Amino acid sequence: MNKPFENSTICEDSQLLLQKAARDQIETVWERHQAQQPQCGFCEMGLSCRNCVMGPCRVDPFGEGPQKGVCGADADIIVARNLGRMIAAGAASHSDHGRDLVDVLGEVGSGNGSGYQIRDPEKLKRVAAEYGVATDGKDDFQIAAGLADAMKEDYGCKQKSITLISRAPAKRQELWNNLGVTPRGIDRETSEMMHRTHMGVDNDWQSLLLHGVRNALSDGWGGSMIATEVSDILFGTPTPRATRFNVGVLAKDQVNIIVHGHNPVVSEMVLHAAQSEEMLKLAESKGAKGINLAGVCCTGNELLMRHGVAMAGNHLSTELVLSTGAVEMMLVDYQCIMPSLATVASCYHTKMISTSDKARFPGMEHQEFHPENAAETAMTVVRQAVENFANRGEAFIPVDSVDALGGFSVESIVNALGGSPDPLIDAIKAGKIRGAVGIVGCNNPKIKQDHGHVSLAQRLIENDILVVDTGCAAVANAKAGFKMTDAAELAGPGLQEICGALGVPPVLHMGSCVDNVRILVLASALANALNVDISDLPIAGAAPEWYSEKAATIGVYFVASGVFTVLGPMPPITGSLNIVNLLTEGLNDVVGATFAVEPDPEKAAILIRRHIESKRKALGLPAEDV
Ligand code: BF8
Ligand code: SF4
Repeated sequence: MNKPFENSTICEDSQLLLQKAARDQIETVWERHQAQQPQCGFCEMGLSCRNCVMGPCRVDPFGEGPQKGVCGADADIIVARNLGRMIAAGAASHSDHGRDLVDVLGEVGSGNGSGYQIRDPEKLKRVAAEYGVATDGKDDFQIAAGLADAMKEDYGCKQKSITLISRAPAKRQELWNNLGVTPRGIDRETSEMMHRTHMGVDNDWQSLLLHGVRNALSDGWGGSMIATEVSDILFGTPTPRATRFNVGVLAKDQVNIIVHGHNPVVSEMVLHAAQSEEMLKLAESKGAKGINLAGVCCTGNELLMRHGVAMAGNHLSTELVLSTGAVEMMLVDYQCIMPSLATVASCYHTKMISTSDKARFPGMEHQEFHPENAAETAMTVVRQAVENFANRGEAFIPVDSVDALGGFSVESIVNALGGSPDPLIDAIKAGKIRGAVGIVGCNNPKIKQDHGHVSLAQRLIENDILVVDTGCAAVANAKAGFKMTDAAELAGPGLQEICGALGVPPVLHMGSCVDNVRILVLASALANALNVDISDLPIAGAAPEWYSEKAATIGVYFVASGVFTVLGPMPPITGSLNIVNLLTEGLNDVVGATFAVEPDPEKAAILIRRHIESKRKALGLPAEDV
């Protein structure tokens, strides 16, 4: 078959839908990426600055043109400031998402959270205890109100350090204290980064990068960790459940509603409305066989983890899902929502609804969700979607979906292991499992869609390395079939044996991008059980197709937590050799881990295997030469 788009994506559904989009004259992210070529070389190297209006400035990497901005900032300062602002933006995004959840928790506590509940009261009490919130003699609502207040303190500037940092191994906490990078307040570190990077404040590139570490840690062990914990408290801690992936999850004969964005606050309510008797009857009266709610990107991952909701695609698929013509409504909250989506939708009958006061989009109808009206608003929008079913033209759903297992929280992994991480540790010690790798992050049109994720995951599992994944990487690996339990056949003999014994696939879906913190918590549990630091473990991280500022922040908090991390696309740092050297080598002496950049997943797999074997050797475990 003619597959003209096989250089854009490895996914059959995307290839076929790209052909359909071309027939329908729809412009996609790949064409816009092409239209931007060549992209600015100064910006790619991090050498342009527009932090003030004496500029914009740029430094010539070839040493011929200007070597300093108007203010006198050199390449090191400019690159460090740009990277610092990137980290701040990523930390702000995840942490502000966390704050929205804390607000809902507070509203539930005060009795104003109509429709929201405490779904995991045990976890509520556990986390409240970590925050020192009294639970004795209190009901769940009082505890929720107290916990929300305590978490808000973590966002402020009154504390000496954020609370959940105490979950890290003692050695790691000590290292951060000695370096002076223990985050004090979640908002404080982001705000301070914006201050330091103003013209004429912090002009020492090393000091800027150290603050970048503190800023990223305020997300990883702060805002994102709060987001995950509060989501579990409000919507339930994930347990393994069957689900399906790719565009084939759309139903020809049902009302299709897609949720897109990140925060489960809106999508949970929409799911509830879509399952209501009233809406199902309405759908039937319109000739539909039901209401099919599916997700894209991380809000989809959130619903998948807790309810088994199917996933239609990841970041680069979001326009293509609409080009099926089979979607009655796409609801968006925030982050990673391309502003082009409403233009694509306008070629079909699809209604586009934005839901957050902080994320508006041209061409979308705005229906704002607040805790007190969320249940009602969800019914209103689902009704609109159902009524739109009659307007559907010809639908093109070119593939069948792929089955998968999702929902691996740390709690459910430990449960699957029989109540303690020991069996996993024993398997690692014995070498049946060589180590574990978190594959995380986005798609990026600079890399063939899903090629980086899938090739890397395949190479790792066949070498007996357990893979956990989140975000768009998790969707890629599921579409490739790695999350069916019989995918264990693709793994090496040791991993295959363990997966078979536990009834789990070799690639475990741990959730959305804020859920990367689940990986930190799991790594801490392993380190504590072995009485070592995270940086001593045979583990690694990878973001083979990252694009987002959030992913940059995740990478920094992984490395700062002691996890060697391989990036696919190069971050905009090559304008400063000092910074490249620090991030790829020097950091080893500082935090016991570094970044590597390797766009070729085959080579990335070798780097990671080498790293894992060297850590095994240092722990005195049987190691192999790679
Ligand atoms: O937060 S993986 S493209 S959807 S940024 Fe965005 Fe990247 Fe996807 Fe999830 Ni995360
Ligand atoms: Fe130019 Fe300095 Fe202003 Fe940046 S801060 S735009 S380098 S003058």
